[in-house]
Amino acid sequence: MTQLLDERTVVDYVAGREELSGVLDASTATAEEIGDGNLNLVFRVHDAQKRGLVVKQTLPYVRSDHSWKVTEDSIFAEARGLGAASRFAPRNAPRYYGLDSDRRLVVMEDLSSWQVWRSALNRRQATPLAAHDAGRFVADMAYGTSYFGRSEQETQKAVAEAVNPELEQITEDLIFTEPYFEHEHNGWVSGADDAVRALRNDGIRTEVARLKYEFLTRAEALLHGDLHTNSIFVPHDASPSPDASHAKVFDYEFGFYGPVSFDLGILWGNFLLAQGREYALRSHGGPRPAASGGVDDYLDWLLSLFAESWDGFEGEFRRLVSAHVANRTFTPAFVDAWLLHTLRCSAGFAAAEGVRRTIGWAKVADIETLPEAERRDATVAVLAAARELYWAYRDIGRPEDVRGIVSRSLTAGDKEREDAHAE
Ligand code: SR1
Ligand code: MG
Repeated sequence: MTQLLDERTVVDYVAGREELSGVLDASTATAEEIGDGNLNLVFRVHDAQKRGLVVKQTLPYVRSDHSWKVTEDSIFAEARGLGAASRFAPRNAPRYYGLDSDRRLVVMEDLSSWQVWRSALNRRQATPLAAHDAGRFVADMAYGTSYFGRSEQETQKAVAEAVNPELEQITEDLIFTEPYFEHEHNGWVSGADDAVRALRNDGIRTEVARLKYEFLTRAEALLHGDLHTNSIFVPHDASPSPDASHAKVFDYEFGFYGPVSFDLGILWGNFLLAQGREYALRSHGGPRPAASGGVDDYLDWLLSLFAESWDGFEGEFRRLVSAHVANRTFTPAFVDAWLLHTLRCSAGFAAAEGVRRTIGWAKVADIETLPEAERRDATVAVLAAARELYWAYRDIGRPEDVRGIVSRSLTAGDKEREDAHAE
């Protein structure tokens, strides 16, 4: 087992890495452990002039459950993802300073002057162009690492090198299996039993199986693999310039070659969770901070994120393939069909992420920080929307269809509550 660093030894470690001397002055450096994820230690190291970097070291266990052992080799996926992102999507990724395979750590740019996207959303801060940039990031990675941007042999060698079975297994279990059966990892707010029961039937399980099979078998591009709103930094004050960066994607340890729709779908599932939260807060009507970022109707703005991210994705992907396609047989009609398939599966994966984050393991602040009544309404709303997405995702044609399905599910919740009050 690798020796784990602490806030003192990480400074010595950085001081010993000559090539980092241009990033900060280690002789005046101090460090703090800032990780809140499950699988890594994350140290911010900064010098007297406030110049900094981040050291991320793999834990051999899950932070919240030390009896759950996890491979330290996920650092290789992290390094692979950081390397690919800094090559293919540099505007939307941290600068990468390298891997130390013996110490199972990577060193990267300090982005602590940015904020985690989930926190901004939960404070009701609208974040202009962040969704667009997140979609653009997915497109840059999808093109750069797939048969669209590279030769067959180069891509196949990369696929073979990037297997990440232990972390994929976590995703397979937590997202695609456990929530649909009895499992000790599951749990939910009281009052949501009926909504959970409505997911546990062979019809829904068949749709989940289709998506799980897509995840298991469609090795088309190097994915982030866990693209939720805690894996993305956004600026505190967004620049109005479209050329500025509005999102920086980090935490690549779940990366592997899979369906591009999985990254978009996880992102959309997290939009759904933010929408469920806002819907529940709105329907309980208590005092809450005004939305910031120049929007009056915060729920309407949250609902617009499906289309904004899709437009960022599709626009960038079409721009790249129209400049160059590595495979001559990939006609415009094939590109259109691929995009439609990707859109549909993204909506399906969004449902899976919405379900696992409300009733499975690894829940999210969007729901967990709500008072109980709001938490119940948010949970039921997310599960209702997920159920509708499962039934409809294979037939949708536009990102606005996803908005329509989610929006109608939320309104149906309003109606049920009105009927309950009327009784
Ligand atoms: C044991 S890791 C649990 C979850 O945390 C991460 O956010 C991933 O989503 C993973 O499923
Ligand atoms: Mg993570």
